[in-house]
Amino acid sequence: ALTREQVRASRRISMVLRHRPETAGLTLDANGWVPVADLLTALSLTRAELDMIVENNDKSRFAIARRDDGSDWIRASQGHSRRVVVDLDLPPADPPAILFHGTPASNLDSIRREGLRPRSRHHVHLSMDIPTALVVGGRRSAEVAVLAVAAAEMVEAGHVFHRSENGVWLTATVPAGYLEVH
Ligand code: HQG
Repeated sequence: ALTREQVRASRRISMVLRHRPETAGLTLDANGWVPVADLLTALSLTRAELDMIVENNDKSRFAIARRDDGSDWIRASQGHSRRVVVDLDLPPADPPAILFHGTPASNLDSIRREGLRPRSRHHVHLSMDIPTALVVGGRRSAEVAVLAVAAAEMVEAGHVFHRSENGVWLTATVPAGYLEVH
Protein backbone atom coordinates (compact mmCIF):
# COMPACT_ATOMS: atom_id res chain seq x y z
CA ALA A 1 0.00 0.00 0.00
CA LEU A 2 1.05 3.58 -0.55
CA THR A 3 1.84 6.06 2.21
CA ARG A 4 -0.31 9.16 2.54
CA GLU A 5 2.40 11.18 0.90
CA GLN A 6 2.53 8.76 -2.03
CA VAL A 7 -1.26 8.89 -2.41
CA ARG A 8 -1.01 12.67 -2.51
CA ALA A 9 1.68 12.47 -5.19
CA SER A 10 -0.48 9.99 -7.11
CA ARG A 11 -3.43 12.43 -7.09
CA ARG A 12 -1.15 15.17 -8.33
CA ILE A 13 0.07 12.92 -11.17
CA SER A 14 -3.58 12.19 -12.11
CA MET A 15 -4.31 15.90 -12.11
CA VAL A 16 -1.33 16.66 -14.33
CA LEU A 17 -1.74 13.75 -16.77
CA ARG A 18 -5.54 13.94 -17.10
CA HIS A 19 -6.67 17.45 -16.45
CA ARG A 20 -4.10 20.24 -16.11
CA PRO A 21 -0.64 19.39 -17.49
CA GLU A 22 0.12 23.09 -17.84
CA THR A 23 0.07 23.53 -14.04
CA ALA A 24 3.29 21.49 -14.00
CA GLY A 25 4.69 23.16 -17.11
CA LEU A 26 4.11 19.99 -19.13
CA THR A 27 2.62 19.34 -22.55
CA LEU A 28 1.14 15.95 -23.39
CA ASP A 29 1.85 14.48 -26.82
CA ALA A 30 -1.02 13.64 -29.17
CA ASN A 31 -1.65 10.34 -27.38
CA GLY A 32 -1.38 11.70 -23.85
CA TRP A 33 2.24 10.73 -23.10
CA VAL A 34 4.96 12.80 -21.40
CA PRO A 35 8.60 11.87 -20.85
CA VAL A 36 9.02 10.30 -17.41
CA ALA A 37 12.13 12.45 -16.90
CA ASP A 38 10.09 15.64 -17.41
CA LEU A 39 7.38 14.50 -14.98
CA LEU A 40 9.99 13.67 -12.33
CA THR A 41 11.54 17.11 -12.63
CA ALA A 42 8.18 18.89 -12.67
CA LEU A 43 6.88 17.12 -9.55
CA SER A 44 10.22 16.71 -7.70
CA LEU A 45 9.94 12.93 -7.57
CA THR A 46 12.61 10.27 -7.93
CA ARG A 47 12.20 7.45 -10.42
CA ALA A 48 11.96 4.97 -7.54
CA GLU A 49 9.12 6.97 -5.99
CA LEU A 50 7.28 7.15 -9.29
CA ASP A 51 7.67 3.42 -9.94
CA MET A 52 6.33 2.68 -6.46
CA ILE A 53 3.27 4.88 -7.13
CA VAL A 54 2.63 3.43 -10.60
CA GLU A 55 2.98 -0.18 -9.46
CA ASN A 56 0.87 0.19 -6.31
CA ASN A 57 -1.80 2.51 -7.65
CA ASP A 58 -5.14 0.98 -6.62
CA LYS A 59 -6.56 1.18 -10.15
CA SER A 60 -3.37 1.03 -12.22
CA ARG A 61 -4.19 4.49 -13.50
CA PHE A 62 -0.83 5.11 -15.16
CA ALA A 63 1.06 3.31 -17.90
CA ILE A 64 4.80 3.60 -18.66
CA ALA A 65 6.17 2.64 -22.07
CA ARG A 66 9.74 2.61 -23.39
CA ARG A 67 10.44 4.09 -26.81
CA ASP A 68 12.98 2.92 -29.35
CA ASP A 69 15.41 5.64 -28.26
CA GLY A 70 15.39 4.17 -24.73
CA SER A 71 13.34 6.98 -23.16
CA ASP A 72 10.43 6.11 -20.86
CA TRP A 73 7.09 7.88 -21.30
CA ILE A 74 4.05 7.90 -19.01
CA ARG A 75 0.34 8.59 -19.47
CA ALA A 76 -2.95 8.16 -17.66
CA SER A 77 -4.80 5.14 -19.04
CA GLN A 78 -8.21 6.87 -18.92
CA GLY A 79 -10.20 9.63 -17.27
CA HIS A 80 -8.95 12.68 -19.19
CA SER A 81 -10.88 15.94 -19.15
CA ARG A 82 -12.49 17.03 -22.35
CA ARG A 83 -10.36 20.17 -22.27
CA VAL A 84 -7.22 18.02 -22.64
CA VAL A 85 -7.08 17.10 -26.30
CA VAL A 86 -5.54 13.64 -26.47
CA ASP A 87 -6.38 10.55 -28.46
CA LEU A 88 -5.70 7.39 -26.45
CA ASP A 89 -5.83 5.54 -29.77
CA LEU A 90 -7.57 2.53 -28.26
CA PRO A 91 -8.92 -0.02 -30.74
CA PRO A 92 -12.66 -0.79 -30.67
CA ALA A 93 -13.27 -3.77 -28.38
CA ASP A 94 -16.13 -6.18 -27.78
CA PRO A 95 -17.61 -5.55 -24.33
CA PRO A 96 -19.33 -8.14 -22.14
CA ALA A 97 -23.11 -8.33 -22.76
CA ILE A 98 -23.85 -6.26 -19.66
CA LEU A 99 -21.75 -3.50 -18.10
CA PHE A 100 -22.49 -1.40 -15.02
CA HIS A 101 -22.43 2.24 -14.03
CA GLY A 102 -22.60 3.51 -10.47
CA THR A 103 -23.91 7.00 -9.89
CA PRO A 104 -25.42 9.08 -7.08
CA ALA A 105 -29.14 8.22 -6.90
CA SER A 106 -29.89 11.92 -7.26
CA ASN A 107 -28.72 11.73 -10.92
CA LEU A 108 -31.29 9.10 -11.91
CA ASP A 109 -34.09 11.38 -13.11
CA SER A 110 -31.75 13.25 -15.37
CA ILE A 111 -30.12 10.02 -16.61
CA ARG A 112 -33.56 8.54 -17.42
CA ARG A 113 -34.23 11.59 -19.58
CA GLU A 114 -30.83 12.05 -21.24
CA GLY A 115 -29.05 8.73 -20.89
CA LEU A 116 -25.41 8.72 -19.71
CA ARG A 117 -23.26 11.57 -20.94
CA PRO A 118 -19.50 11.94 -20.61
CA ARG A 119 -19.86 15.26 -18.80
CA SER A 120 -16.38 16.73 -18.33
CA ARG A 121 -14.54 13.63 -19.56
CA HIS A 122 -13.85 12.11 -22.97
CA HIS A 123 -16.07 9.08 -22.46
CA VAL A 124 -18.75 7.55 -20.30
CA HIS A 125 -16.96 5.14 -17.95
CA LEU A 126 -18.50 1.71 -17.37
CA SER A 127 -17.53 -0.97 -14.87
CA MET A 128 -17.15 -4.72 -15.37
CA ASP A 129 -18.95 -5.60 -12.16
CA ILE A 130 -21.38 -4.28 -9.57
CA PRO A 131 -18.89 -3.91 -6.68
CA THR A 132 -16.71 -1.65 -8.85
CA ALA A 133 -19.75 0.39 -9.94
CA LEU A 134 -20.71 0.84 -6.26
CA VAL A 135 -17.26 2.21 -5.49
CA VAL A 136 -17.34 4.61 -8.47
CA GLY A 137 -20.81 5.93 -7.57
CA GLY A 138 -19.87 6.06 -3.90
CA ARG A 139 -17.15 8.65 -4.55
CA ARG A 140 -19.75 11.38 -4.51
CA SER A 141 -22.73 10.12 -2.54
CA ALA A 142 -23.76 7.61 0.08
CA GLU A 143 -26.87 6.80 -1.96
CA VAL A 144 -25.60 4.98 -5.01
CA ALA A 145 -27.68 3.64 -7.87
CA VAL A 146 -26.23 0.95 -10.11
CA LEU A 147 -27.37 0.93 -13.72
CA ALA A 148 -27.06 -2.12 -15.95
CA VAL A 149 -26.00 -1.19 -19.48
CA ALA A 150 -27.06 -3.41 -22.39
CA ALA A 151 -23.62 -3.21 -24.00
CA ALA A 152 -24.12 -6.07 -26.48
CA GLU A 153 -27.31 -4.44 -27.79
CA MET A 154 -25.45 -1.17 -28.12
CA VAL A 155 -22.76 -2.83 -30.22
CA GLU A 156 -25.44 -4.32 -32.46
CA ALA A 157 -26.82 -0.82 -32.94
CA GLY A 158 -23.38 0.49 -33.94
CA HIS A 159 -22.07 2.00 -30.70
CA VAL A 160 -18.31 1.69 -30.29
CA PHE A 161 -16.60 0.58 -27.07
CA HIS A 162 -12.99 0.73 -25.98
CA ARG A 163 -11.24 -0.93 -23.06
CA SER A 164 -8.64 1.19 -21.30
CA GLU A 165 -5.33 -0.38 -20.41
CA ASN A 166 -6.53 -0.63 -16.81
CA GLY A 167 -9.80 -2.37 -17.64
CA VAL A 168 -12.34 0.45 -17.68
CA TRP A 169 -14.92 0.25 -20.49
CA LEU A 170 -15.38 3.49 -22.40
CA THR A 171 -18.06 4.65 -24.83
CA ALA A 172 -19.26 8.01 -26.14
CA THR A 173 -22.78 8.06 -24.67
CA VAL A 174 -25.38 5.56 -23.47
CA PRO A 175 -28.92 6.38 -24.63
CA ALA A 176 -31.53 5.87 -21.92
CA GLY A 177 -33.09 2.90 -23.74
CA TYR A 178 -30.04 0.75 -22.96
CA LEU A 179 -30.16 1.45 -19.22
CA GLU A 180 -31.97 -0.32 -16.45
CA VAL A 181 -31.69 0.35 -12.72
CA HIS A 182 -30.14 -2.76 -11.29
C1 HQG B 1 -23.13 11.40 -14.08
C2 HQG B 1 -12.97 7.41 -11.52
C3 HQG B 1 -27.03 13.33 -14.59
C4 HQG B 1 -22.37 10.11 -13.99
C5 HQG B 1 -13.98 6.29 -11.54
C6 HQG B 1 -21.29 10.50 -12.99
C7 HQG B 1 -14.31 6.15 -13.00
C8 HQG B 1 -25.16 12.16 -15.27
C9 HQG B 1 -21.04 11.96 -13.29
C10 HQG B 1 -13.99 7.49 -13.58
C11 HQG B 1 -25.66 12.07 -16.58
C12 HQG B 1 -19.76 12.21 -14.05
C13 HQG B 1 -15.23 8.18 -14.04
C14 HQG B 1 -26.91 12.67 -16.84
C15 HQG B 1 -23.77 11.07 -16.51
N1 HQG B 1 -27.56 13.27 -15.83
N2 HQG B 1 -25.84 12.79 -14.28
N3 HQG B 1 -27.47 12.63 -18.06
N4 HQG B 1 -24.77 11.39 -17.32
N5 HQG B 1 -23.99 11.53 -15.26
O1 HQG B 1 -16.36 11.46 -12.50
O2 HQG B 1 -18.21 7.55 -14.14
O3 HQG B 1 -10.61 7.19 -9.62
O4 HQG B 1 -16.87 12.15 -14.90
O5 HQG B 1 -23.17 9.05 -13.54
O6 HQG B 1 -13.50 5.13 -10.97
O7 HQG B 1 -18.30 8.86 -11.92
O8 HQG B 1 -10.53 9.04 -11.28
O9 HQG B 1 -17.60 9.94 -14.12
O10 HQG B 1 -21.74 10.36 -11.67
O11 HQG B 1 -13.57 5.18 -13.67
O12 HQG B 1 -9.35 6.88 -11.74
O13 HQG B 1 -22.13 12.39 -14.10
O14 HQG B 1 -13.41 8.25 -12.52
O15 HQG B 1 -11.71 6.95 -11.80
O16 HQG B 1 -18.68 11.97 -13.17
O17 HQG B 1 -16.15 8.30 -12.97
P1 HQG B 1 -17.29 11.44 -13.67
P2 HQG B 1 -17.66 8.60 -13.24
P3 HQG B 1 -10.47 7.55 -11.07
